[in-house]
Amino acid sequence: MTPGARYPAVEIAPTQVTETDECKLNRNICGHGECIMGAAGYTCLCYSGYRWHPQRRFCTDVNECEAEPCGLGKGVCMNTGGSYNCHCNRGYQLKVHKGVRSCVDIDECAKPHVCGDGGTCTNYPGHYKCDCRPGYRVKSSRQPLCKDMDECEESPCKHGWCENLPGSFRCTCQDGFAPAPNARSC
Ligand SMILES: [Ca+2]
Ligand SMILES: [Ca+2]
Repeated sequence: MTPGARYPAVEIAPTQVTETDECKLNRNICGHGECIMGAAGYTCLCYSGYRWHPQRRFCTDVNECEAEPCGLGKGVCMNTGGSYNCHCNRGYQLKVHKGVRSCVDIDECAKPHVCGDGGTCTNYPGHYKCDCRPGYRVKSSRQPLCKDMDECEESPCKHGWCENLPGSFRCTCQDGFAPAPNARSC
C-alpha cells in the first residue's frame, strides 16, 4: 500500500478503538518523523534535517546544499540524509555553530612567526601574504616566509670582505680602503 492510502474500514467490536489511526497501523509511515493523527488524517512532525512533504505524505530529506551553506568558493557542499557536510577549500576550515556547518577563512596570521622574523603578515580570504622588510625576501610562492637575503652572493664588497647579517650585510675593508658610511662598500 502506498503511503497515504486509506485502509478500508473494518467492522469492529464496540469495545475496540476504530483502527483508522494510520499512525498505529504503520508505525514507520513518516519515515524520519513522528506521526500525528488529526481530523483530516495523519501529518508528520519531521526530525531536524527533514521536512513534511504534503504530496508524498512523509518526511523527506532537506537538501541544505541549495542554500550554499558552506559558502560559494569556500567549500563544496555534500547533502546527506538529515544533514550535509562541507568539504572546505584550501585556506578555509570547517566551522560548526549550533549545528550549522560552514567554511570560514583561516587567519594564518594568527599563528606567530608565520612570515618569519623579517616580514609582516596580512590575512586575506582563502590565503595570506607576507610583506618582507628590506634585506628579506619571500622564500617561495608555496611558502611565503621572509628569509634573509644573502647579499654577499653578489660580492658587493670590492677591496674587502662581505659579512651577511640578518636583513643586512657589512663590508670589512682591506688595508688602504675605508668602509663607506653605511659599510656597504669600501
Ligand atoms: Ca540533507
Ligand atoms: Ca586567510
